Amino acid sequence: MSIKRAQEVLSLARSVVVFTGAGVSAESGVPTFRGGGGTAVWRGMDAMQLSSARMVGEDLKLVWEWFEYRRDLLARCEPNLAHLAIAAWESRFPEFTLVTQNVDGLHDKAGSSAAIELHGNLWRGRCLECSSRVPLDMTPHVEIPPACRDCGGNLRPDVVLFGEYLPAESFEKARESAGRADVCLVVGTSALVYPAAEIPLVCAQRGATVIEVNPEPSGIGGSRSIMIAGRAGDVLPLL
Ligand code: BJW
Repeated sequence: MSIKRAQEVLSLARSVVVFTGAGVSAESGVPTFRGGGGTAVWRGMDAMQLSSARMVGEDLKLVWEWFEYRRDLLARCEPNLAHLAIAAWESRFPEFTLVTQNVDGLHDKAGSSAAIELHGNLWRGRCLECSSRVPLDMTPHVEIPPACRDCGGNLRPDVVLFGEYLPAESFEKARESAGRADVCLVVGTSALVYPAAEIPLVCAQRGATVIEVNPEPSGIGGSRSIMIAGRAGDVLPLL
């Protein structure tokens, strides 16, 4: 029933925002942060403890090792049917914006050409001294933390950790798209982390229909949203 309603709403949509979280990559074998699809724990510490600004200050080497572990795991993961469906939607609507909280690069790999990555990308490093950004395609690194080729400073993963600001330009672009959306599809997120979780709220305030796909919907779209309790890889191809 809710799938049919979602199909109807999407068939009339002109401006669509898709907002994704870790659950969209769960069926590719990527652990989520807070349950559902297997939660990331490494050396007895959970992801929230490791992925924090505090940890970069206290133990940059440990943070690198944690991200090397994740890159190694990700190198063996492929986009799933949900990533592929989202990539195909780019050309389906007059206006389409993909906003992701994920740092795994799988939307890109699936063919999405303009994903707004609110929390960065773990396949990129950033210099703590000169802010140069470098692609990280080599794993494992011989030297940890790797040195910046421009200034010799320490590199850190180019991701947004707890207690850090989101890239202002990306967040602004996402908010602007949300302010124009008539449909917002929220896929595989607990919607607990702010300010990213404001994106579906901005859509809802604007009067957009929120469609949520999650085995355990967060309810972020409120009582008027369409909730589809199911896995992204099963549901998105149907939409
Ligand atoms: C499936 C599925 C399947 C499973 N199909 N679905 C307001 C109130 C209180 C606190 C704050 C606030 N505003 C800001 C804060 C602080 C903090 C925050 O939000 N805390 C909350 C947890 C309370 N926010 C920040 O610190 C942010 N920065 C900030 O606010 O800056 C301003 C500032 C600066 C200085 C001082 C003070 C303020 C930054 C947040 C950055 C988050 N970074 C991370 C780590 C990235 C790097 C890494 O990968 O290690 O981003 S945290 C982690 O959570 C990651 C994710 O992108 C993010 C969201 O998680 P997501 O994607 O929702 O995953 P899960 O695991 O939570 O959920 C998975 C879902 O999938 C579940 O619902 C499953 O059911 C579902 N699922 N299988 C479909 N097959």
